[in-house]
Amino acid sequence: MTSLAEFAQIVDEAARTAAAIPQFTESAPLDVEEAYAIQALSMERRFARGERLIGVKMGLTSRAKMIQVGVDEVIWGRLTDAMRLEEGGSLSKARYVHPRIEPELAFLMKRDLSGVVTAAEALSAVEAIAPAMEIIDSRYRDFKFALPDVIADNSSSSGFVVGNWARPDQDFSNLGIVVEVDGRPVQIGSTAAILGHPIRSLVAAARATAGIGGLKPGWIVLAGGATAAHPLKLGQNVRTTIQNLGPVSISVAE
Ligand code: OOG
Ligand code: MG
Repeated sequence: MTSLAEFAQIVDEAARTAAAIPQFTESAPLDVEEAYAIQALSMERRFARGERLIGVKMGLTSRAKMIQVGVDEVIWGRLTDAMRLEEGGSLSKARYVHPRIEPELAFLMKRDLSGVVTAAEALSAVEAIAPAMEIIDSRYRDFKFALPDVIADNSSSSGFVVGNWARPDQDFSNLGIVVEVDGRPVQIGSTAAILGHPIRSLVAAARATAGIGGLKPGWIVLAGGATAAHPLKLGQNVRTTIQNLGPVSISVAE
């Protein structure tokens, strides 16, 4: 029997070396709790290498995303400083297995937020919001996984880029989103696709992270992809624009 620590080492190595692995659930009947334990252990390995926890990502908060991957539960993962990419900069494709990009809304926390909270309480803990993109890169072959697999794999999170921060005291419940590749629109959506209102994703994040002490001031929370994720190809420039919030972009280099 493979131990949780061994699974953590396998998925950590796969992420570090950009080498795809078979789904864990093909050989082991993992449950969701064990999967989060593997995620925590694999991220501990990164922290031991000097990475810092700087926030969390929520996943599968829109129907478009649930349908794309065939999993219909909201999931979460951890963001580290090493995963952050420079806005307008480039990512190195060789460091990923099969990267995809998602348009996201980012929250910057100004206060602790943990456990069961209302939408109003969640909003009052937010310092700023920004347009963002997440790079997801399932470590599993062909991007195929069951719920425990993807959770163990830090919910596919591999990188993220954040645009300019804006005040949170504006209506961001239904803002238009366009994802363009080399100037050509490839995905169109709305922030309303995220659980009806992105603030609900922050409410879910506060509850999901209660076991690790909740969300902390200065943390970034990604609300989840509002559209299906788009595969990245070498040489592309990808830009996401959220109505009223502006653009965020990145290029795909070798
Ligand atoms: C799982 C991660 C989903 C999102 O924003 O919904 C996610 C995956 O699609 O591989 O990050
Ligand atoms: Mg995402």
